[in-house]
Amino acid sequence: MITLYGYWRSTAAYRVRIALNVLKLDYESVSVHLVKDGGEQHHTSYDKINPNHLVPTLIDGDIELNQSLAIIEYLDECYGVGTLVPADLKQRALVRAISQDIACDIHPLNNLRVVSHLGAIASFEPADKAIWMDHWMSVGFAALERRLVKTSGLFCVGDTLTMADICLVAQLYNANRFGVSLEAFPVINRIEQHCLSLDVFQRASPQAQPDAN
Ligand SMILES: N[C@@H](CCC(=O)N[C@@H](CS)C(=O)NCC(=O)O)C(=O)O
Repeated sequence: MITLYGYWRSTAAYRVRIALNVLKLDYESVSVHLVKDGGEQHHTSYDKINPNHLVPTLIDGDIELNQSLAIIEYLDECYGVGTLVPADLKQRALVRAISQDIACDIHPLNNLRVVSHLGAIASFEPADKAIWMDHWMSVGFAALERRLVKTSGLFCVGDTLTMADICLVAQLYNANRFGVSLEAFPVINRIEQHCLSLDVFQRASPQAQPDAN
């Protein structure tokens, strides 16, 4: 049995939930509440399986794996048919580049611990949080939109659902959560609409998780 340690609002955990659904894998979900009791990600029990104190962590037999992109690639290679990360060299490179645009260059700047630390070291008021989120997501999505004009079909890279779409949809949840305007990004909106019409995305959505409140 696969176990996923995550949190309903975590976009990184959301990515893994979508991948598990696409690959039709059953899993046990363990909620790590990122706010309650000082953040359960910092508790000793979770520290033992993930010293980074970030979700997700996936356990599959004897492997404890962090980093959502590594987890998705592992699941795709182990249990899939290699479509989330395509076999074709150029398609695979494009999928990884778009995934990393989101997971490495946009998402980390939105993270709870980054925003909390800004509040601790600078005069960073709650209203500044929205400005910070809006700035980094808008910059990231503007670049991504131009890239997707060249690479997309029904999905981010051609007409096949890949890891890039998983990253995009999860990041758009964060954008909507923080009120980022997405009107200027028609290609991004089109791909999101298509993905959200699919059951594998709907079942993985934050609102559909048992720990959602
Ligand atoms: N690069 C990591 C990022 C993981 C990450 O940042 N997780 C966030 C939730 S989306 C988290 O656990 N934040 C806890 C905190 O900031 O204290 C991945 O892709 O798995």
